Amino acid sequence: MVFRKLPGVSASGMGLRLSQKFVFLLFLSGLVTLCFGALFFLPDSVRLKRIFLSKNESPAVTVGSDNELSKKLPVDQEHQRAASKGADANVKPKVSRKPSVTHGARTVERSVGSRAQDEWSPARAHEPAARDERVTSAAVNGQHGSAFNYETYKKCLTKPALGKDRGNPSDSETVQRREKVKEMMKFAWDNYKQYAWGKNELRPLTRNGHIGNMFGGLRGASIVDSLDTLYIMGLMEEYEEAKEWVQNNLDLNSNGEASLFEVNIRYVGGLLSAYYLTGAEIFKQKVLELGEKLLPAFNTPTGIPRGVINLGSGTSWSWGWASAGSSILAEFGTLHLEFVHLSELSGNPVYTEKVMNIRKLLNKIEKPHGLYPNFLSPVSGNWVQHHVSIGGLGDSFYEYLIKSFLMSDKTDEEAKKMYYSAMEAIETNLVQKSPGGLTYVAEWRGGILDHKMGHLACFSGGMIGIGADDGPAGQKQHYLDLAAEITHTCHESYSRSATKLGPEAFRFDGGAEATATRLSDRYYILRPEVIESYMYMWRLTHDPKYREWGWEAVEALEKHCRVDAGFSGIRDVYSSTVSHDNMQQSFFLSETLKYLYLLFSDDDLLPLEDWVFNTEAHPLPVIHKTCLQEHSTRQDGGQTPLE
Ligand code: DMJ
Repeated sequence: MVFRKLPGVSASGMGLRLSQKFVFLLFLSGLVTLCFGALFFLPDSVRLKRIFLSKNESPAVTVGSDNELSKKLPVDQEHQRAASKGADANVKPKVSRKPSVTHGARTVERSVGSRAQDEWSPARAHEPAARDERVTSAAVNGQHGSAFNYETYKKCLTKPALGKDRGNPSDSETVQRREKVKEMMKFAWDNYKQYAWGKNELRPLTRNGHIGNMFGGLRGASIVDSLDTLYIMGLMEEYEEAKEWVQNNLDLNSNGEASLFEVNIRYVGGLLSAYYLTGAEIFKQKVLELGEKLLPAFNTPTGIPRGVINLGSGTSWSWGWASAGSSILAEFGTLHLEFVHLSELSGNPVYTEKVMNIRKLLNKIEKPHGLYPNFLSPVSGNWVQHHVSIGGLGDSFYEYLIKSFLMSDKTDEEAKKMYYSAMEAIETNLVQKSPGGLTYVAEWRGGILDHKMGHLACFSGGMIGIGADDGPAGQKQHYLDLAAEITHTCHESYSRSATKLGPEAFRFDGGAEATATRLSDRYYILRPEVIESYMYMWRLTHDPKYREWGWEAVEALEKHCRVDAGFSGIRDVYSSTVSHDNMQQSFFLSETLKYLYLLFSDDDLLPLEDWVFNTEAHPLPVIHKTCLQEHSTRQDGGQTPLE
């Protein structure tokens, strides 16, 4: 049959005109494009990944492709609104009925007496990390590069780790003060041992143990955090007990949900230090086993890890309270030191690669006024909101930049450049002088200053001090002065309280000068940051006032925080009738008491030429690369693992 072509009418059996057919086709193709495009606008979903990725394919992409991704994945509007509300560092977990979350990690603030740890639960916002991507023990440990040689590492230190005489000071007053600090450590330890052995922390009023849920199913946080402090102080019997517990009881086969940051700074940091100081193989074995369990957290589209990881399954999530499923600057930015050492020990570059990928993204991304906001999407690689702080949520990221440079024997030029640019932006935008002449570092909320400084931000005196030597030409004195001024301000926050201990946050507005104006900021949970800055400033200047300030803190701790069965935080530093929070934080043993002990020791105990302290005060050795290379070339013609 022949169809006769009528003018303007198609030859199709549907009897459509050519123009109608064209419009229809256009509509159809539009629909198809829309459906396909919509897939890219859907939230990050494991189901989609299953469709588009084969079972063994990793969803992770390299930094190079982030920009592409970020164009395709705009941040969810609803989350964005939540993010702008949550920009406050007092951001609360949605799941908790009590204020604030987790331990005093600089990343997250928490109020005294809160049971937030017990109530915490991560938002299961994201996909499980690809299980089959996990690297096997054999692959991770020891089958890459050359084996780590403990003797060679020791030879490459410029001085003995514990000094000539374990840092024993020459004057009798300082000897007595140091002895007092050692006694405090023994008292804290003995009570932990008696009432909370194997648990994470001691509750000194109720005389029992606290487990919490920051460390997944891991136990013994106070033990792992104390190993190096006990060793450095020469509490050898206690150190041996701790080591034996690690050997026989530290079970890493846990299936719980842990904070990647907390496990890294306390457990990985604690075990690494213990190994480097003592050479006991058990610590190396445990830390490599644990390091491997943290790797799946990096299986995200950008390689920026999420905050929470299930140590058993490798599944990871973002914190429920973090805006738009974001990761926190101070968390993913505080892995570098430990991960570089995991590569050193295992000979496997994977750990260094993971943290270098984070570095690369942060280096590349545009920064508002040169500042680093605290929330970043691990999916798009974009900032989620513009809250900047050198205290909670931001702090140890800056610390790890300068310490990465120092730990690399001053060869890591990229870290150095990033640190000094960040410092310049911080000075331009955040550093302020109060009407009373106190220098402080304010917080920044999208261009608006919040005239508040957290206790956590007081570590910055020490950080700026240790970075003074290597900044732009002619800036050394400037940085030393700034470090001294900030440390002075933080001391003022202590000396203006009734207990001579500092509040969680203090303000410089409404007539306040280094004092807390809100009831909720008045607590002190045995934090170390102010004392940490005294210790560094003492080492850098030998100005006796830093030892005096440290001693004031010892007296205040003894008077207000020591109870019959340990040390406890207090709820209000402005009231001399104290109310205790019933918690002996593990960082009191790893940081507060260690920094006090170092403050009253000679500088040759853990000399700063050879050691950097991680953010939990666990000393890690500087990698004297040239020396290590020389030795390894001489011994086996191989290369050092970092090559
Ligand atoms: C410690 O766990 C670490 O110093 C961390 O970086 C933040 N703060 C607590 C102690 O305050």
